[in-house]
Order: sequence, then structure tokens, then C-alpha cells
Amino acid sequence: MKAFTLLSAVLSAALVSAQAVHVGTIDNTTVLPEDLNGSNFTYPWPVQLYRFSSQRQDLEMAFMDVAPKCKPNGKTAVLLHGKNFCGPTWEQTARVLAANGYRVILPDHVGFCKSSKPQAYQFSLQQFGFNINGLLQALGIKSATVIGHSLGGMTAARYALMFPDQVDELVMVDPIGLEDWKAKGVPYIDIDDTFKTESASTYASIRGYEQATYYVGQWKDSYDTWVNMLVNIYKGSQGAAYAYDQALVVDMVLTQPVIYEFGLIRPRALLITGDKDNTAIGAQWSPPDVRAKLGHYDVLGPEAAAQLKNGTGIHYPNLGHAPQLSDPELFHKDLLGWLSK
Ligand SMILES: *[C@@H]1O[C@H](CO)[C@@H](O)[C@H](O)[C@H]1NC(C)=O
Ligand SMILES: *[C@@H]1O[C@H](CO)[C@@H](O)[C@H](O)[C@H]1NC(C)=O
Ligand SMILES: *[C@@H]1O[C@H](CO)[C@@H](O)[C@H](O)[C@H]1NC(C)=O
Ligand SMILES: CC(=O)N[C@H]1CO[C@H](CO)[C@@H](O)[C@@H]1O
Repeated sequence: MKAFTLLSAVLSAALVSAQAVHVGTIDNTTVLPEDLNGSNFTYPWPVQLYRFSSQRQDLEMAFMDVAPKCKPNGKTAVLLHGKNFCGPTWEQTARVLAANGYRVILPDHVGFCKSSKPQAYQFSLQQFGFNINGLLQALGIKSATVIGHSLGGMTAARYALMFPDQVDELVMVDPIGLEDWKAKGVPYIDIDDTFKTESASTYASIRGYEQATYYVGQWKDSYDTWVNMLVNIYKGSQGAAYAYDQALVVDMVLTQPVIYEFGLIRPRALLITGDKDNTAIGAQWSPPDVRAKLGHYDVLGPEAAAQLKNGTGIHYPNLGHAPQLSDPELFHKDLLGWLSK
């Protein structure tokens, strides 16, 4: 009885502070090394650190903060990158938004790029949501237009579910998790095995994957920038720590589906997908009959968009997983068109 009373006291204290984000501090005065937390890629705008405590560790999230390039429209856009990208991969979109009056924040998720690579961390989309919300609070930003690609799109969906009143609009660009892969038969594999696969990443393996899923078999020289940015992290000063975090991230996206909650997303939402996108986590290690069922974005995109009560979909017949890079003109025209509605 006593233990129960104590437990309920603890639980109600937790309930009172539900969604209470522990906000850290902005560090924009430390001179940062070229090789910041294992990534030596040169970013297009000054890199700042969001320093915070999470899961009993002191962590840093690297981010860029781009000022509006015309009369400010009073809005802030947060651009969330995907698993094989980093903040700067959004450079073109950030420039377009800044030219239209937005302040633009481009974070690197924890475990990625120029952010910390914690080795004992409970990776969850909710924790990512807290980390991003903490960053925005530390910057004094009360609400934002949240735009995410791939893993960033899945994170953005979770963020909108957690903080509906702090999301002005939600934009998901080829988010992963439009289907529950494990429910469709993808076998679970050990994180240690994913770590081995991640550690074996090379230019050829990353390019091969991106060419087939992101770019419908096509390749442009400009795509090499993003492959080399990753190769340098895998081979860089914190390569093993990065590969291990990426293995934890694979486990996170496999085991934490968001698609069942798409009908609960409240902010105005836009889902952009390429019909030729065939991204499916676990397809590579699934038997052929399971693999055949996965990654049909031509079906998944419209199905997911139909679930959005306050949203709509735009589906490109000839594009793959990264429309913002393969057809930036079309993508930015549609994005601005929808945002200005
Ligand atoms: C540095 O961060 C502080 C606190 O967020 C802010 O007031 C200041 O404008 C920032 N400076 C730059 C150069 O971004
Ligand atoms: C970044 O690191 C990679 C791998 O260590 C190295 O090949 C490359 O030259 C470095 N680039 C820069 C700009 O320092
Ligand atoms: C739809 O989204 C807008 C903007 O985010 C919001 O103000 C409105 O309340 C939402 N409508 C519903 C029915 O949730
Ligand atoms: C875990 C780790 O090495 N974090 C470092 C990331 O980079 C910042 C800035 O140099 C350091 O303060 C952190 O210690």
C-alpha cells in the first residue's frame, strides 16, 4: 500500500510535468573545430551548439540559424534532415525560405553529423522531439513550421503529435514509416549486426543505395557531395561511434511506427512523396515475398495523405525519395504555394 501510494505520487508528479522539456543553453561563442564531433564537412552558415542534458549525459546538438533575407514574415521554419543527410543538405530549401521571409533553423539530430555521438542513449522519436523542442525554446521560438525529410519526416510527424500547439504547419517529404515494416514481416535483426553493416559503409554502398531509392537510377555530380559528407563521418575521428548510433537509429525507426497515429495529427499538414520512392527499412534482409510488399510509395503516399484530417498530399509520378534535390524548382514552387495558402 505504502509503495503504491509512493508510486502514484511519483506518477502524478510525472503527469503534472508531462511534456516538460528540459531546456538547455545556446553556445554561439565557442570557436568550433573544423572536425566537430566527427564531421569535418564545411557548413554553409555558422554552426552553433545547443548544449543540454539528456539521459544523464551532457550533449550538444549542432545547428544553423539563418535570418530572413527580405522583410521577415514573422515565421520560423525548422528543417529536419534524414538518416543519410545532415542539416546542410537542406541548404537550397533554407535559401528559398529565407528569401521568402522565414527564419530557418537547421539542426543535426543527436547521433548524426556535427552533433554528439552518445554511445548509451535511448534513441526514440519522442526524445528527438524533446531535443528539437528544447532547442527552439532555448532560441525563444514559440512555434514553427516543421519540415522533415525521410527520417526527419517521421520525426516531424511525431513532433506534431507531441506539440500540436507549437506547430504552425507540418511538411513531410518522403517520410519513412508510412508503413509498419515489422507488421508486414520484416525480421528483427540484432543491433550488433546492423552496426557491422553500418561500419562497412563506403562511397559505393551509399551511392548505390541512394541512386536506387532517392534518384530513380539517375546520378548527378552534385549528389556526390552528400555521399562524401557521410563517408567522411564513417571514416572520420568518431566513425565507430557514428556507426553505432546509426544502428540504434535503425532499431528506432523499425520499432516505433507513427503511421497508426496519422489520423491524430492536428496542425495543417502537407505530405509530399515521389511515386518512384521505394525506401523500406529492412527490405534488404527480408525474404523476397516480404520485400515485394514493401516500399510502394505510389500507394503509401496517397493512403497516408488520406488519413490526414487537416492535410493534403502532393505526389510526383516520376520522382524518388528526395524530390527537394532531384527537382528543386518543382519542389520549392509546390512548397511555397502550399505554405502561402
Ligand atoms: C547568440 O545566442 C544568444 C542567445 O540565444 C542570442 O541572443 C544572440 O543573438 C546569438 N548571437 C548570434 C551571433 O547568433
Ligand atoms: C575530412 O575527413 C576525410 C576523412 O578523414 C578526409 O579524407 C578529408 O580530406 C577531410 N576533409 C576536410 C575538408 O578536412
Ligand atoms: C488545422 O491546422 C491549422 C493550422 O495549423 C489550425 O489552426 C487548425 O486548428 C487545424 N484544424 C483542425 C480541425 O485541427
Ligand atoms: C561527445 C563529444 O565529443 N562532444 C563534443 C562535441 O563538440 C563540442 C565542441 O567542440 C565539444 O564541446 C563536445 O565535447
